[in-house]
Amino acid sequence: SIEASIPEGQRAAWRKYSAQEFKTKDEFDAEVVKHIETTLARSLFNCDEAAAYAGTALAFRDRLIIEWNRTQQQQTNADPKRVYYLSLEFLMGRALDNAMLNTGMKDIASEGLKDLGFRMEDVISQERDAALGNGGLGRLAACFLDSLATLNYPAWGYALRYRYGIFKQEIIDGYQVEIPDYWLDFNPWEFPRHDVTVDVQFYGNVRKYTDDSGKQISVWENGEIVTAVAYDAPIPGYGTKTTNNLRLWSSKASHGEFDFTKFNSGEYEASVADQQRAETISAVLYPNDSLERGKELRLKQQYFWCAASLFDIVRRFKKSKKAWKEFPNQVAIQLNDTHPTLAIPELQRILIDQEGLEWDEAWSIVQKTFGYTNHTVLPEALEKWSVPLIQHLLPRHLQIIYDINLNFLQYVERNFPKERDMLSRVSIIEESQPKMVRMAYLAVIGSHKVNGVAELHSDLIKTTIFKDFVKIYGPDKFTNVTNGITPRRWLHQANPRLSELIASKLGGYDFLRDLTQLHKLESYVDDKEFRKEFQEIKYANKVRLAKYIKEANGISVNPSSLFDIQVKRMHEYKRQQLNIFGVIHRYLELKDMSPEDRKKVQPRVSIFGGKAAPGYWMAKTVIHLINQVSKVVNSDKDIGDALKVVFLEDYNVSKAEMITPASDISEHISTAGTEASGTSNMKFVLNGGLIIGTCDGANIEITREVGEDNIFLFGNLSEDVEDLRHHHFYGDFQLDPSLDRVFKTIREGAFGDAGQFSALVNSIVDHGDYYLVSDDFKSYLDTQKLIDEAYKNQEEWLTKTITSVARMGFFSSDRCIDEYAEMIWNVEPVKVQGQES
Ligand code: IMP
Ligand code: B1N
Repeated sequence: SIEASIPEGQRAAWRKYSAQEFKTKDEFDAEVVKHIETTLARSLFNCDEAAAYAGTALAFRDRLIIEWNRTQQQQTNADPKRVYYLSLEFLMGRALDNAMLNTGMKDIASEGLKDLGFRMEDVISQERDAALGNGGLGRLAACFLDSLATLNYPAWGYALRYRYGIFKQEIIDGYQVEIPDYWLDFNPWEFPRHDVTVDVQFYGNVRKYTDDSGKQISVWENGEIVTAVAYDAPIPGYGTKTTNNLRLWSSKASHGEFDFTKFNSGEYEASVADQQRAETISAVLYPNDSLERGKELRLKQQYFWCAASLFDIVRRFKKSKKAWKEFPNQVAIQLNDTHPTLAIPELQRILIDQEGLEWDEAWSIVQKTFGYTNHTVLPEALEKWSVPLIQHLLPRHLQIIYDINLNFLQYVERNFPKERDMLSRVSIIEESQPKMVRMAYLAVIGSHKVNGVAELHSDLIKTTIFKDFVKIYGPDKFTNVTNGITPRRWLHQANPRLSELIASKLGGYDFLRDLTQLHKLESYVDDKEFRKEFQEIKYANKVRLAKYIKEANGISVNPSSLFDIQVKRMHEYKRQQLNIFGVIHRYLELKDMSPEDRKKVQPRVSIFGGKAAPGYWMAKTVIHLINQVSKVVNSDKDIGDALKVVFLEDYNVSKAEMITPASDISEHISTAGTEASGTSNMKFVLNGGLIIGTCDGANIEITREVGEDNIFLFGNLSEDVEDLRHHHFYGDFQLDPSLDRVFKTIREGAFGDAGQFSALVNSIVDHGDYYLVSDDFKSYLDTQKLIDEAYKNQEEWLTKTITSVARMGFFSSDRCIDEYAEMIWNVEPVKVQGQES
């Protein structure tokens, strides 16, 4: 065990005064008041809800850091194999509610706040989201941290401490406007570690020489140094003492390198400029979801983060003084998509250039250490970096990548001597102008396991982008881990009343740790009392959203209408355009009807939300069209409650927690084969909503679990996509008459200047309809009709929703993390005790 800095004889005072859990509301209040009066320098004369939030957060963070310390100490003593989850994105959302729930002290805090004159809900809603991510990939990483801690796995997340998270979206005159999200002016959830720093090198050159023993030595020198400073965020598990760590790196100029010659000759401004340039590395999250743009600063971010994290991991490993061959038995590193792929040549570099290992020995350690998760097959999202750029920025890494490639290609040549054209197909280097490094291939070659995120997706990567690699390595290197979501945030926090109802039937909250227990709800599907409460909760959640829509958009919607929700990043492959064209079609049909017939129609509210990448014009056009349609439809006196259209501004994690429980139907309608998994689909069903969806991603497994009668599937299958695209290419297709009419209406200017939407319409009519909107339109409309009919039978609808909730146990991220732990990481939980060990 590791030596403590305070000797045994002097530890009594530490033990006596070490902070404890709050056992009473008075203990909690004492801490809150102390923080408000001293840390915040406020008093009862100027304590608003923001100050009450700050005091509460500070009181809880004190408790978290104590549990954090205890966890780290006990994990250090146990010295188990640890998991390191490298992700450029962690979309955490708010922390306070989660900290209170996971530490089991929310009730005490609620009572305490009441005494101080505040309501818990108001206090919680003061917190701003930690939004260091774009969408599904980043939120998945956040759910994984929650599950890793809950299941007691010794695990660290590593990412960048962006000064600006994902931008805040404002809708002005129907257009998206991006506002920077400066989120750090008050963040009680991070602990700066000014003593934990790593110097990271860029640029420079490689000098090679042969040492006395005849060994080739490479020295990377004359580079520019930037310092990484660690900031730690505690991650408490639910109902456990384990509190893991998310370590975020912030960049700053290296003090060792501060240029005093410039300083002395009066070039103070130049020195400040250097400082600012260094800080730029961790300044901003790239706001592209499933799109890579090859910017130099992004590559710098990636290397900066990989180098700092690996230094930290290697340093921790060395504390145990084990032999290098033990490294893969102590360390599992998971690459969340290809963004951290540079960690592969970086570890190889550390082992051969700094630790003096032979190439083969080092490479075998590297391959055993890494696992790679692929999240997309979209060509525009597959990362490639130009060889000249890597040469300039990371000259030693480029050499190592070339050596990795050489060894790999020789292996392929030996084993597949008859397939010469395979060599250029699988080469890490694409022979283009300029040459490009294919990061996904490097990630596959440098890892021992590669996984997709839902069954269909994991099959697709084996038959498309990694087909040759399946042949080379055999099928066992490739596996599937279907995504999951944490029921703590996405059921209990988002939908407390439903969680309480379930707990009352299942005899407690155990289902929050073992979601498969939900299956016991099926025996209540005919229970009158239960059904009534379940339905009331859905209605109350819709009322809550309706109230929000009134406040935010000024639109009155009837909570008894069918709420149809599509909230996710705006992307052509996710096909919000299909949805809004369907809405326009519905509007035209309503206009055709007599007022009497219109009254018989199932009233519906179509709700959209989501951000478009700032440079993604087509996605921004779709946002504009939705807002224009909303304006026209909502103000049309003929239509009334029969149809309302709403675009919710600035969709984010905490809004998702409010929106998700309010859906009757949610839309997951990507072109088949394009959405790797989707995770919001799981959240909606878990909260008692049904899905309209394509046979894509996790929709397929949701169907298998809930049953075909409880989901509304439509559209072409992924195996037909290639053929259909081919037909479009040869102009061999017929535009569906309903879609044609929608386009005519748009062209006639019914939703404002038609020129604004011509590129969108033309992408379907004239430019090959890559996402097959026209091919799926009829089937989409037919299925929406079925939904209108099904919703009229409220009893049957209720049966479907209850049954579905009961069958969603599989989609917990706890199940998912256990699968990673067993199949990919080979790690075991470490039980953390409530006291010092
Ligand atoms: P690291 O793995 O060296 O980065 O350690 C992570 C954190 O765990 C350190 O910053 C310490 O706060 C804590 N830690 C590690 N070992 C011990 C220990 O033996 N006693 C108490 N805390 C420890
Ligand atoms: O990852 C999610 C999946 O549920 C979604 O289906 C998938 O689209 C999403 C580059 C990405 N794939 N690729 C990205 C994000 C940012 C970026 O810079 C790619 N995101 C996904 C979780 O598995």
